Amino acid sequence: MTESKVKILLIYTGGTIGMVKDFKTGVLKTFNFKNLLDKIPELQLLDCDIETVSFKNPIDSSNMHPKYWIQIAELIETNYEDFDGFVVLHGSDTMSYSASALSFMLENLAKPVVFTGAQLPIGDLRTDAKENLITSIQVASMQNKGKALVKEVCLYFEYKLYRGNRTTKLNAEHFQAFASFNYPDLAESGVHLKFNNKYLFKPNLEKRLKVNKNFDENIALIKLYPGITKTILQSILNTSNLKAVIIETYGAGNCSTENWFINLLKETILKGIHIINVTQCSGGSVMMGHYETSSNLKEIGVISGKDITTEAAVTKLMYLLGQNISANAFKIKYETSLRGELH
Ligand code: ASN
Repeated sequence: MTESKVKILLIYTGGTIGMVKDFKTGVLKTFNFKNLLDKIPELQLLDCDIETVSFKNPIDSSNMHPKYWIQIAELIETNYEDFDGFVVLHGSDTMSYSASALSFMLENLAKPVVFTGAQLPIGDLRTDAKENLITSIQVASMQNKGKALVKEVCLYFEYKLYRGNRTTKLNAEHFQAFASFNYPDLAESGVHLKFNNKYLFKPNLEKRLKVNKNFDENIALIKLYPGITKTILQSILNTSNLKAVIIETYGAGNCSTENWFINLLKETILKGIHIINVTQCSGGSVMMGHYETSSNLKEIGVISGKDITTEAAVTKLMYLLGQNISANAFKIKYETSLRGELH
């Protein structure tokens, strides 16, 4: 009896990986998927069956929107039983947002979903696309005793596999475009593909995949800076329909102790708008109450984003607002790790 091969679904959403240069303007534009596959004959050498599906109109990921997250999630949902793993080809600009969003959408995920892309188009002589794509497919194919080794949404780029909702795009030029400052790499690719098994997410395998598709986009993201005025802050916080705000504070979650500032936040919380504290530092965690400059925030009921990335904070917020839960449950859930996105 011949053993059946591992089946991988490759989902193409767009991004530089499949782009071509416009003859006249020299501008990079999304192109169709066939172009991409023709450029990688190596795919045929992989020991798995690969099927492909593409967005009808591939996008530059700067046009990413929750409606596309739903499209990706639905492709995974409808093909979940028929495939062993999924690779999502995506532009690098917003890949960390999408990987984070998908991690919250795909509850009880027990198969790998690997996001990847490239800094240079696949047709470029010095492209990073081939290695990224080939190794991502290998990661998605890894099995242990007939079961998927990776059971979470992750991101593979330039020899490293990361937990998707822990990543940030940190460089617009380097091939090493991503980093995960607050969580160890899940695997490193060299001569061997070495997994850090103890850091892989362990989902509850008793439960079936549940796909959450409700997002509420009525949120704001405010980055603090010395000199931010009351008028600016007030105008954002008075936005109609606003349900929640993420404030990127300084260091370990610190901000101004001026009365007008704290009072404004307090009034906002009393109106029923959630306020989340995340740090504008790339690494480390919010620790409200550690300094005098953050104890006020704790007292007025600001939610701690702990060591979450801004990308995961935004998508977790849209996801949890879409769950219609009480303010109390909201705070508890936000501060709890749902998919390994915070400590
Ligand atoms: N603008 C591109 C995108 O995010 C960048 C890339 O893929 N490297 O779609």
